Amino acid sequence: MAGATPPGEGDTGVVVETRQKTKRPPLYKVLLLNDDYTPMEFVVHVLERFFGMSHAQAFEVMLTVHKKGVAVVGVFSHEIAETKVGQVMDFARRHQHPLQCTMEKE
Ligand code: TYC
Repeated sequence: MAGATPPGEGDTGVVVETRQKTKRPPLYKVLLLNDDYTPMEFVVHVLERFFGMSHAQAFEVMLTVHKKGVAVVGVFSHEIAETKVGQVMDFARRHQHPLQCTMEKE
């Protein structure tokens, strides 16, 4: 049809730009909590095993939790964070330690 309205233009002659918003998926912090009973070596092992830390790094993070009460041990997508929390809680429970691991939106 002659004189058709160009794409992106209504019959007002005003071009409305629609910018595609690419949303990043939300990230979640995985937190490890201190308690009085879980052995330090067990926590170090958890950090090495489930969070890929070196022994030195795991020891340092464990000490931070021990002194401050809590520390962020990683930041992940919802699904990965949920998996890590589940793995830690399950491993701790199987070894009868009261270690607590939680997640919260960043
Ligand atoms: N506070 C514990 C102890 O003295 C060690 C510990 C560290 C426990 C970190 C939990 O997330 C934790 N044996």
